[in-house]
Amino acid sequence: APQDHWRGPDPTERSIEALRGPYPTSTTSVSSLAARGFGGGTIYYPSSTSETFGGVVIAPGFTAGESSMSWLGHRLASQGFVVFTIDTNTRLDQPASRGDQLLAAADYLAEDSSVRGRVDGDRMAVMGHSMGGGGVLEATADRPSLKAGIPLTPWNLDKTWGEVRTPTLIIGASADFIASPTSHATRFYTGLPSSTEKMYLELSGASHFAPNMNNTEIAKYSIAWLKRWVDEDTRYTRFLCPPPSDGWLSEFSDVRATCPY
Ligand code: 9J3
Ligand code: ZN
Repeated sequence: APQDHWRGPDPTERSIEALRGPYPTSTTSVSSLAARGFGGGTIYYPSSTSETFGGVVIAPGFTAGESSMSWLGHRLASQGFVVFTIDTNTRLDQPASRGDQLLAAADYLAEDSSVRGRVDGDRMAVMGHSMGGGGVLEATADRPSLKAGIPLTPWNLDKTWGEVRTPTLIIGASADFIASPTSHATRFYTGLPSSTEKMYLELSGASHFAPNMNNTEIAKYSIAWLKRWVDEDTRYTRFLCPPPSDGWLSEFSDVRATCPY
């Protein structure tokens, strides 16, 4: 039925902006020795065993470790997802490798991890920062069955993403001088097919490292995007469409979207 994967109470603006959602959460760590094809990490998951949840794997940027994305762990898991922040095999791995590692970690999460029984392996999403965000594009291009992709201030030398079918929310930052939106985020958005559901949000005045700390806009729109596409939960459509303004005094300096969803 259409509502089979809806999780949690009816959302409000406040509930998706909050530091924690309705589900109490737990964590378990995955050692790099147990991991195959990625570097280990931390799984954040709803403590309740009465439901299963979609899975979200998150990759860090160049030279960074999983702790650079840890703020998203409990924040997304408490909304009803099993979230896996990963380390890469080496901190110098490039985006194509990070994409392969996101897929290896998604398989591990759904098939081998201690929480595999809580994960709906057919409802998986990928997120990542910088080269990890470039890896999100690589992963969704390789595996169209992924339900959502969220590249955060993404970096990739490859600008051609016409093969991506997965709904993709790209978040850029107007003061990003490492992965400038004009060379990276907006070019990726434009390169995605017009037939692929997509959205671009550019954080006004924010730097390349905005995704490395608690950020209400990143959390709010990521939650809505994941809920809409991983859970097919149309209760969240109203937070996405019409899209937020990019006008005077908006938090966003550029907004693009293929609404309605
Ligand atoms: O992952 C990133 O922060 C990518 C930006 C970068 O340092 O690219 C230059 C090689
Ligand atoms: Zn299902």
